[in-house]
Amino acid sequence: MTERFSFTLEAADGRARKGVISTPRGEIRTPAFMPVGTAATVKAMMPESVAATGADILLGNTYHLMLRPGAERIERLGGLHRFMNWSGPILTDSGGFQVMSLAELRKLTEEGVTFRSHVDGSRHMLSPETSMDIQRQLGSDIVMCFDECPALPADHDRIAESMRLSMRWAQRSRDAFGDRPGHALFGIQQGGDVEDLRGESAEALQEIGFDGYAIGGLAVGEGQKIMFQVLDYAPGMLPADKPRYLMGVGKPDDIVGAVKRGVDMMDCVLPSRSGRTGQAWTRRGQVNIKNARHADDPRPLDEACTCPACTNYSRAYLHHVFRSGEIISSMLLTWHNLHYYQELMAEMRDAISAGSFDAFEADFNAQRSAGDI
Ligand code: PRF
Ligand code: ZN
Repeated sequence: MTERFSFTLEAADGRARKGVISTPRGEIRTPAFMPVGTAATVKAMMPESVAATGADILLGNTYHLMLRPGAERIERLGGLHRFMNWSGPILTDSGGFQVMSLAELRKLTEEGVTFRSHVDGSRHMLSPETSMDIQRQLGSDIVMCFDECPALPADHDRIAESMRLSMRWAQRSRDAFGDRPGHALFGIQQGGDVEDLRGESAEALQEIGFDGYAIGGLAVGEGQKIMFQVLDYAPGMLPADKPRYLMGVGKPDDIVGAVKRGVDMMDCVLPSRSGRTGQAWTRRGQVNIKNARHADDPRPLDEACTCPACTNYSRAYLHHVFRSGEIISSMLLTWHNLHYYQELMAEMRDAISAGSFDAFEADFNAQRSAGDI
């Protein structure tokens, strides 16, 4: 019985890595894409459908769940897995990042952050200690440290101060988490786009010691060029024998570029959110199903895709249900998008095993530049 959390590297091609994270709730094949289930649901999807797309793990959010329905209620009801009917691993983000983007009247101190709920205006506090407690009540398998993430661009002193606060919070998160066999705690590297601050952060985290290491503070306004510049050095500052998780990324080409640079895990709302706004992601790029050119088109969204939306429905139907505001539109496009993302991850894992990541990338770029047919 593999009761403990572990990471096994199986292959590498350049800096790209393929492996498996073992948890008591199942294995996570890496590079892994984690669909976002913010409010105890991947919107418009049944959990068994999410599993059918190939997802091994979901992401949940401390911030949303503490506000509604409340972490204590979820704990009383048997934990988040049982509550939302997902038996596989769940990673939860720690709340600080969401407080900064969603909550009102935020106040940040050394202790933590106080804020008003965006749901009902009620007052709350999050700190390393309360975040660890909430993530324990939820029953999260991979718990994230409580951190602060400044938007970019920001000046050096602001990035440095924020990173050092996050490192003090990382130590407090580690102390509050304690020893919980089978559950993992990940540290989060900060330091913006400043190489020596990224290095200082990586050292501070390794001094404390974590089960995995996230790269935070990217995809916050800097653009892909700068993000890739940081990813040219940041993953290499983290231990090679632990999973590396790039938080909140991204578009398919961001994901390919991140995996190429040594990232093992990612999450993003993009495939699910854009499924609800009529945007489809395909191997030939983005397709806007709202567009009138699809109204009479009997062909599937992508003839090579094996998802239910592409197997059983025409572009004309997908266009019609989107224009009519029918719920099935969100269901089908979200399924397609999540399926596409998981296929992309599977192709990258195969390419890394075969030592053909460069050829995979060339083909990925060629298909996209050919454009939608
Ligand atoms: N920290 C945390 N969650 C995050 C981020 C971060 O820096 C990001 C940055 N892209 C997304 N989600 N805790
Ligand atoms: Zn499809």
